[in-house]
This record gives sequence, C-alpha cells and structure tokens, in this order.
Amino acid sequence: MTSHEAARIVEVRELASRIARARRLTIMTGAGVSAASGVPTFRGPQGLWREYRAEDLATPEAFARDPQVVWEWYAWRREQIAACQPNPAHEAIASLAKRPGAAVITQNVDDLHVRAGTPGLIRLHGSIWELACAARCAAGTRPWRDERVPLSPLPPRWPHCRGLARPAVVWFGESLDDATLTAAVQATACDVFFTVGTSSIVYPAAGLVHEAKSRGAFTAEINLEETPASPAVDMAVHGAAEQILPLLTE
Ligand code: BV8
Repeated sequence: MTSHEAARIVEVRELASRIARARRLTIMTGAGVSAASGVPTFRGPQGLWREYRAEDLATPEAFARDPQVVWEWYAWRREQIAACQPNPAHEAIASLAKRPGAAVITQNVDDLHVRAGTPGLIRLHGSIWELACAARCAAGTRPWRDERVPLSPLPPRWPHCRGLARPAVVWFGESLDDATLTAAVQATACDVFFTVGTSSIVYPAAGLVHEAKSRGAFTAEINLEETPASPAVDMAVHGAAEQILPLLTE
C-alpha cells in the first residue's frame, strides 16, 4: 500500500466519522458521480459532441439559432443516459440522504439520483427527462415529463400552443429557478458539506461549498483530481466516487 493510499484511508475514515456525527449533512454532486454509470462528463474526454462544446449548445442563443441541432444533442444524451444505471456512488448517496437533516444538491440533469431513490433531491439545473414550452406560453410554464427514447419528431412541439418545446434544463446565461436556488443556499447551513465529482467551475453551483464554509461547515471534496475549490476545502480526497462513497456509509 502506497503512503498516498494509507493517507487516503485515514481521510476517508475521518470524513465517515464526521458524517456519522453530523446533525445536518449536505452533499453536492456533478457529472463525475455518473461517470461510472457511463454518462459522459462535460470536461472529460467524451465531453464533446460532434465538434461542439457543451457551452456552445446549452444556451438560449444556440436554441434560437438552430433548435434542430440542439435537440439532436439532447436526444443523443437521452439515449446515452437511458442505457445507464445508477452506480454504487448514487446508491450510497441515496442511503445517506435518508438520514434526518441530510440534503442532496445535484448539477446533473440525468436523474440517476432519482432512480437511485434519493429523497428531496435539489436539481439545480433541471432534468433532461422534462420538457417545457420554449415560448413560455401560459399553459406551458410547468415542465412535463417525457421519457420517450427516441424522442421524435425533433424538435418536439408543445401541444397547447404548438410552439417549440425545449429541454427543461437551465442553460448558460439563464438564471436558476428561485425556489430551487433558495433551497440549495439554505442547505449550506450544515455541519458537513462535501462535493462529489464536480470541476467546481460553473456558478452559482460552484459557490455553494464556499458559502457552507463561511457558515462554519466542515467542507470536503471527492474528485479524481484537483479543482479550483481544492485549496478552500478542509479535506480534498482524490479518488473515484463509486469506490469512496460506499465507504462513507459504513
Ligand atoms: C446564471 C444544464 C445568472 C444543461 C448546466 C461567475 C463567474 C463566472 C461565470 C459565471 C458566474 N456567474 C454566472 C456565470 C456564467 C455561467 C458559468 O458559470 N460559466 C462557467 C462556464 C464559467 N453560469 C451560468 O450561466 C448560470 N446562470 O448564472 O444566471 C447570470 C446569467 C448571466 C450572467 C451572470 C449571471 C447557469 C449555469 C447552468 C448551466 N447548465 N447544465 C445541460 O446539462 O445540458 S451546467 C453543466 O455543466 C452541468 O450541469 C454542470 O453544472 C456543469 C459541468 O460541471 P460538472 O458537473 O462539474 O462536470 P465536469 O465534466 O466539468 O467535471 C467532472 C468532474 O468530475 C471533474 O473534475 C472530474 O475530475 C471528476 N470526475 C470524473 N470522474 C469521476 C470524477 N470524480 C470522482 N469520481 C469519478 N469517477
């Protein structure tokens, strides 16, 4: 066993005991928690679709410019995700979330946390399995669920106004849902706040761990590599979420 591995076992044990003693626990996840399920991450090697960066397609401007290509990207991602199952990281988080005083915040739109049975999930960026009226017509403000794969025809239309439907996700340049963001900020008032599999680059999500720290929480980060948040957290555990998270429920 390398000294690095020995040190990590000590860290994981300490984090597990802090979690066990925490009255209020908050977990925030990113694409890395779904990597072991086969869902492409954004900045990972398979993050690119055709030659587009996520930031190029996940914007209202891209949708206005070419709704067909944006919908082909989301339809492709839905087909990928439909073939995936929650992994041991999702299952461990679902069991931690069942404790009193626990909250789970995710940036992921894949709903694998939902399929793992995570109660009270705070979905910051929406769901790829929900659609909304792109024109925000009166009858189309509440997203509706549509899990058809393949989704056809593309782009889908909103039956009431016959206008275009869009994925009910938050695009870059769009504000998050007020109630959802308020719930996430409230969850930063906790004893232990740790992130799993996020590059901590996209805001306002990336600001939550700093908010939790400023409120006195013990903060930790579980990631394969360093992120901009690593210097700020109390403990940065480098490793795979699907291997480490099950150790935190013991
Ligand atoms: C907004 C839904 C008001 C769509 C997404 C402040 C500073 C700078 C910029 C801004 C700022 N405030 C606002 C901005 C602009 C922008 C932003 O943050 N830009 C970034 C790029 C700098 N934010 C916004 O536009 C937000 N809206 O602020 O509105 C406003 C508006 C205009 C101007 C000012 C204010 C909306 C952001 C939400 C966008 N929508 N998703 C869709 O999915 O299609 S974001 C999307 O990308 C994901 O949801 C996620 O949030 C992000 C990807 O990040 P991660 O999940 O972390 O994934 P990533 O691939 O990057 O990293 C994976 C990590 O896992 C890696 O570190 C890797 O090492 C690790 N990993 C991999 N495998 C494993 C692992 N770790 C452990 N185990 C493994 N097995």
